[in-house]
Amino acid sequence: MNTPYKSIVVLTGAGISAESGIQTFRAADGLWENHRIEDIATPEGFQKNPVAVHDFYNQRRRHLLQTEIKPNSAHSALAKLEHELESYPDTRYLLVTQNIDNLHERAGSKKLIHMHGELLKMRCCVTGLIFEIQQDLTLEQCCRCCRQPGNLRPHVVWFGEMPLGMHEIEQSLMSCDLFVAIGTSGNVYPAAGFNQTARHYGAHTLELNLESTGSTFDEHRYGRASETTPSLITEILRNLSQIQAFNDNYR
Ligand code: BJW
Repeated sequence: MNTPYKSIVVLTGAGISAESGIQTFRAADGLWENHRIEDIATPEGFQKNPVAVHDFYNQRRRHLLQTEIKPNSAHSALAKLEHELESYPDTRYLLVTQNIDNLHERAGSKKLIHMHGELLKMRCCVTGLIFEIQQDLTLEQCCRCCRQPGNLRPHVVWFGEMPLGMHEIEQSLMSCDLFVAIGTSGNVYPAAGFNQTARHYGAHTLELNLESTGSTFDEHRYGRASETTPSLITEILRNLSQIQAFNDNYR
């Protein structure tokens, strides 16, 4: 990679948080191994058995809030990229995550879209207002807006629902020159189609994963996100600083 990129979009999935101790979905020991997707991750499943759905997200929230769950070097490298790019006013950067954990923010990322929602937020089904939450969410809980029990749900995007921030994501995909997908299996749309959109509009597309997902990218790098991500970010920043130094010398 020698070109200094001017507009970068990074998509992350469960694989980037796996080394922080958060289960992925589709591994043999993943979250979907013991849960049926239609029971847990659809509006119909929530309607049928809200207690089971609350229980699933309550357990994941409790786990996320344990002290040993921390961002890893992949999250930190992406936060560093965002921070360093601030010195290059003509570059653009967007981080899009499918993850509902808060590890990107905790690593220092600021320009971030949680397209599948956030585990530490809940939403009123009636008013759509969003509130922060650290404790368990129950059917008995009344929300601060409508003051009725049973109207609160996890602020996550289930199958059949519209992911969040799609307009900004699509605009960025159409204008980026580098698209990187880290630790996602490419099973869930629309995220699974982002590489094709970016590629169609001329971006170089790069997949970082433990193994091949079978998706079409210009380039694949296999290995743990905690290793491949920092080395990619070093490469991107080195190319940028070299071209900057060159321009400064010949100005
Ligand atoms: C590592 C690693 C390490 C591990 N280092 N790597 C037919 C065709 C096409 C689409 C559809 C269709 N029928 C229905 C649809 C649409 C549907 C869909 O995609 N269904 C598929 C099953 C086919 N999608 C939707 O309904 C979405 N909404 C929608 O489409 O709205 C309409 C629309 C139209 C047009 C434009 C825009 C919108 C909503 C999807 C909601 C997904 N929700 C979930 C659960 C909620 C959040 C939560 O509980 O956490 O989101 S499902 C679940 O999967 C979760 C994840 O964010 C998502 C993606 O999973 P991810 O991140 O890829 O994890 P894994 O486990 O699959 O993969 C981990 C990867 O990491 C693996 O590859 C490992 O190898 C790798 N790895 N360790 C590097 N250390």
